[in-house]
Amino acid sequence: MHETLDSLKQSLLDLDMDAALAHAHAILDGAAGVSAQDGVNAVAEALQVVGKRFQEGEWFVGELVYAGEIAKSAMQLLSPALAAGATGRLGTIVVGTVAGDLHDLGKNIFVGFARSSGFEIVDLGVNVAAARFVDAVQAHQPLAVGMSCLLTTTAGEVGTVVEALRAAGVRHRVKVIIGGAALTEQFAREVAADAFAPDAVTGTDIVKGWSAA
Ligand code: B1M
Repeated sequence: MHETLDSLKQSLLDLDMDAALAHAHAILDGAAGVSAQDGVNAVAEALQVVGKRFQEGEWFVGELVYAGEIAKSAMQLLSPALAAGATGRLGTIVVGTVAGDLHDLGKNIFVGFARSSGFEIVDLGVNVAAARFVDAVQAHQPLAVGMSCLLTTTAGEVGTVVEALRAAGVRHRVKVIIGGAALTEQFAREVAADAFAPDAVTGTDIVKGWSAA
């Protein structure tokens, strides 16, 4: 891995906000010779290690929260560079993290990719109730609805949203794509979503395919 990317990753694992932001700035300035996308990937890799440390009891909620803050700040710096060239010409995607779930870093990466690929994004944020997804579909007439979910305890919400879209009579008008560590391809089939995306690039490619159809 490139030295700056390695340092960015390490600063997150050292819980050093200042160093992480300095490395993110170096990437943006072009001084490091790596892309904003590489920087985002390095942050995501560091978060995998954070998750492992938390799961194995090496780190507690305090560290998890602060690592999340550092990751969010670094991604906020890097994301505008991903969105350069956004046009909205491929159609609209309504995106949100499901009710009860506050994780948004993966969703934000998907938003960055999809926007820079030419989609208009209506980002509903985190902890989004099914009724808000339905309202947004009625208001914006999107091509697709994207849901992110990282907690096994909130996975059921994904099915609740699909069902709410059906009950409101708008399910046939939109494609549904889901992603996040708590979900799988099999789960997507069970809740009658149209697709599961293991990562943001694949997710964007899937919606591009729908846009072209
Ligand atoms: Co939490 N957390 N967390 N957390 N957290 C996990 C998810 C966990 C797996 C950690 C662990 O135990 N190993 C675990 C869930 C266990 C489970 O349910 N099976 C967990 C837990 C337990 C919790 C709390 C309950 C902890 C507590 O309070 N006791 C709590 C819940 C709060 C809540 O949501 N109600 C909590 C809180 C937090 C923070 C707020 C501190 C912070 C989030 C900060 C934020 O998002 N703003 C946080 C973090 C950082 C994590 C880990 C470490 C990293 C998540 C992340 O951002 N990954 C995570 C461990 C892990 O995932 N290994 C963990 C990087 C991100 C790029 O990946 O989101 O998967 P991901 O996105 C990927 C793909 O999944 C995909 O594209 C992205 C990359 O290309 N993708 C999509 C995602 N959404 C998509 C949507 C699409 C397409 C693709 O289309 C619409």
